[in-house]
Amino acid sequence: MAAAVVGVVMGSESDLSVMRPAVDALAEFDLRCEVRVLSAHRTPDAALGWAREAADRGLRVLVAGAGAAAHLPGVLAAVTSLPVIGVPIAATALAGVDSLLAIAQMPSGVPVATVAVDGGRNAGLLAVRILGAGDEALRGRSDEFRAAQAAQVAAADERIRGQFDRDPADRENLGFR
Ligand code: AIR
Repeated sequence: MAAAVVGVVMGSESDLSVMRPAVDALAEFDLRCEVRVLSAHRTPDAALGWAREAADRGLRVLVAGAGAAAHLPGVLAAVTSLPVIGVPIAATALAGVDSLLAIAQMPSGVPVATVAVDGGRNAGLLAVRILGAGDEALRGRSDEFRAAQAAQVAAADERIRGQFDRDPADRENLGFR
């Protein structure tokens, strides 16, 4: 089995439904990942230790999701030079705004790429693109993915246009009388 190249980490098991789409996106591109639950606040030593050793274990990108006062992506980025993608998670009464600001508003010098609130899938896809920058075959698969997505939108466009592209005078065709 190929070695894991992406580390997917979440602050709590309760984040799994948001982070699973990141794992699924990576699997679509046949990329293995290591999945962990580590908390910047509840298990700080384990979280930092994991990030410090990540590059030596072969990981190339880290995807970190957390809700509430979401410091996990930032503290990981503080102790590794691997790219870190943060996933803000809607876990509190603030509906993810707390997490979004904690992840996006990093101080200069410690970059964290931030996806949308609950944007686990895009985090996985961004990790694929980062890895694809240095891997022509993988980049080609991202090109195919984009083309397939565009074809789906074009097909939807065709369907919807077909439904509404009617002569307004032809009331039978509008579906009402
Ligand atoms: N969290 C866990 N440790 C630090 C933080 N910020 C986050 C988790 C989760 C939220 O707190 O990432 O989104 C609630 O966690 P729990 O375990 O109480 O459900």
